[in-house]
Amino acid sequence: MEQIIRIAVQKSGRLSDDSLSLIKECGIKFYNGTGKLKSTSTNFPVEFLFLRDDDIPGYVADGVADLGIVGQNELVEKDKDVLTLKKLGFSKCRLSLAIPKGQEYPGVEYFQGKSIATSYPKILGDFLESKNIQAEIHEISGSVEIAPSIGLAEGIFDIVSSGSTLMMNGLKEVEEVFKSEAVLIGNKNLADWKKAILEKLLFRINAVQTGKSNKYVLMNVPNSSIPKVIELIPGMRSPTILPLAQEGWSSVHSVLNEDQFWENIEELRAAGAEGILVVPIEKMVL
Ligand code: PRT
Ligand code: ZN
Repeated sequence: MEQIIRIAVQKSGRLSDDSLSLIKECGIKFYNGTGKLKSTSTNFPVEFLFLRDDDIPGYVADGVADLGIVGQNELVEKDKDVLTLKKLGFSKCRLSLAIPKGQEYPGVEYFQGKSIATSYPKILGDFLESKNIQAEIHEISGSVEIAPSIGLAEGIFDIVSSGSTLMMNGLKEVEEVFKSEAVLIGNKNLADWKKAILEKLLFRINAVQTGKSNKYVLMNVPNSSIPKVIELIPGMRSPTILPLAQEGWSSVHSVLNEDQFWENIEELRAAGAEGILVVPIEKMVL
């Protein structure tokens, strides 16, 4: 039998597009027709299972899938025994407590004896317990934000991203309880040959992630300023320096973290650098 590993990804929702883009950026090709439940890559030993995100932690824990991509919120809520292998940096959000806008909020004791609607009863229960608050948790599966206005609960505990859903429903965020992003998870008992494929996958994910946070920069620099510029943008080993056709000038090429670039830009210009270009890097292997 051909040796392939199975990765569970969300079929359709807020995780799907970024999960599939990451896989494609890793150079893994597959056909993703609408409504398909499974797809095998044509150039990497992997098969994808397209599932609801709620089911992904369980399938990975049971070994139906070897790996999965899921939000940390879902992972912690489902409380399954799996490995978190890598933070993926997308689908970032927070789980927060919110109450009607007009209410005074003295602190978390506000929730003592109150009712709270949520789709995350475990994360909420653990938080309330840690704060010694007794509250009534109403588990509902969707449209949590309307619970206070229909009299179902006095507060809610839900995912917040921009905050506009809360605002539109006359609610205000009062406690941020949990920060989440998409993560790659794995079964705890992977066979060695599966671990070897996982290593290859992680190597590719790292190259894509490092590439994204770094930029290739090129600039024209008067030769007298080269030592100062090299100090500012040391690059991977050291910058590349090429002579310009105009005497006394060089083109300096380097790689640097995007944040670092913005920090250094004024100093680079003060040192005499001009014609600065910043180019995206697709992949980067250190
Ligand atoms: O069908 P399936 O079960 O697979 O999907 P789902 O409907 O359960 O989940 P989905 O696709 O909505 O979200 C998948 C994951 O994306 C979540 O588990 C989070 O990890 C992550 N994520 C990131 C979000 C958001 N941002 C988000 N904003 N999930 C949901 N929301 C919703 C939230 O529920 C609320 O209604 O967006 C609203 C709040 O957004 P703002 O921007 O108005 O604050
Ligand atoms: Zn879901």
